[in-house]
Amino acid sequence: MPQTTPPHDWTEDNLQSLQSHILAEEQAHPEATGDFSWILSAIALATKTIANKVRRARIDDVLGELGETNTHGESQQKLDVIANDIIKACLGARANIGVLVSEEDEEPMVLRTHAEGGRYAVLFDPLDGSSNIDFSVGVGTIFSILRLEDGHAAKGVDAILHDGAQQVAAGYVLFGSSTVFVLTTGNGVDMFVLDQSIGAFVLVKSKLRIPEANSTYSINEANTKQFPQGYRNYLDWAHDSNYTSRYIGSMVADVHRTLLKGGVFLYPPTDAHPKGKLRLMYEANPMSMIIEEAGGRAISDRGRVLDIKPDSLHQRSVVIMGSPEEVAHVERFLDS
Ligand code: AHM
Ligand code: MG
Repeated sequence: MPQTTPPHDWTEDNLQSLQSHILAEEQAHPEATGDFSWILSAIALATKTIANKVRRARIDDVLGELGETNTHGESQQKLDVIANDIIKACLGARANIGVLVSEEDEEPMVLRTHAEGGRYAVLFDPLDGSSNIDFSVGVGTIFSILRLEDGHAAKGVDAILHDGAQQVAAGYVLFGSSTVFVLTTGNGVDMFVLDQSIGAFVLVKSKLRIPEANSTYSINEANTKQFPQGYRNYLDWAHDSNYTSRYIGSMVADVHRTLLKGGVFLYPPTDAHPKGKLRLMYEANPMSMIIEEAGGRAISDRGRVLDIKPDSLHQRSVVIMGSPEEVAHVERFLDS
C-alpha cells in the first residue's frame, strides 16, 4: 500500500511571531487587557536593538569599561550603559508601565502613578554577564514584571518589594550565536528565536519542559574552598558520580543551557558575596519563574527563591536551579 502523508493542519502549525503569539494568548483570555502585548513588544524592540549593538560592539568600539561604577560598586561596561538606555527609551513611553527598575540604577524610575495608568513595574538587568562581552561570549537581558497597586508612587520602593511568586511575567533574551527570547506569563515557557531576515522573534518551541535529570553542574568551581561545607560535599559526590561540568560565567547562557539540556546551576555564598552574587529581583526571580514553569526547581539557602520577601531592590540571593532531580541532590547535601 502506498503511504500517504496526512494533510498539513494549517490551523495549528503556523509560523508565529512573539507578537502574534501573545495576541493569540490574550484572545484566549477574554479578561486580558492587551497590557502584555504592549509591554512585551517594547521589550522585543529593546532587545532587538541591544542584539544589534552587541553584534556590532567591536566595530562601533563600545567594548571595555566606561570608568564609572554601578549601584553595586562594579565597573560599568560601555554596553551596559547603552543597553540600559535602550531599554528605558523603549519602555519609558509605554503608557501602562508605572515603574522601571534597573540593575544599573540605584533608584527605581517612577514614570506614572496608578491614576495616570501605571499598572506594572518592569525590573531588568539590561546586560547580564557583561564582563564577557569583550570576548564575544553569550550575554543577555533579564526581565521581571510585577503588578502595581493603587498608591504605588507614594509608597516608593515598598510598592515593588514583592516576592517572586507575584511576578506576572518573566523572561530573558540571550545574545549568543542566535538571539533567543524565552518567556513565561505563568502559562508554561515559550522560546522564540530572532529571524534576522524578517526582524521578528519567531516561535520555535512552545511549552518547554526542562529534563527531569542530567548529570551536569554549572558553578564557578574556582571558589570551592569558599563554599559552605554542604556545597563542597555535593561537589565531591558529583565528582564520584561522574558528573560533567559546564560554566560559561554568564547567567543567561548557563541557565539557558540548563533549561534545554537539564542539570543544575548554582551560585553559592562566597567570601566576596556571603549572600550569593546574583540579584534577587531581576536575576534570580525571573530565572526561577521560568525554571519552575518549565517543571524545574529553584531554591536558595532559605527555601524556594520565589518565596523570599525582599528587603531591598538590589539584594542578592544564593541560587540553585535546574532539573528537579539535580536540585534535590544538592539539597540533600545542604540539609545534612
Ligand atoms: P553581572 O550582572 O555583573 O554581569 O554579574 C552577574 C554574572 C552572571 O551572569 C554570572 O552567573 C555570574 O556573574 C558569574 O560570576 P563569577 O564570575 O563570579 O562566576
Ligand atoms: Mg547581572
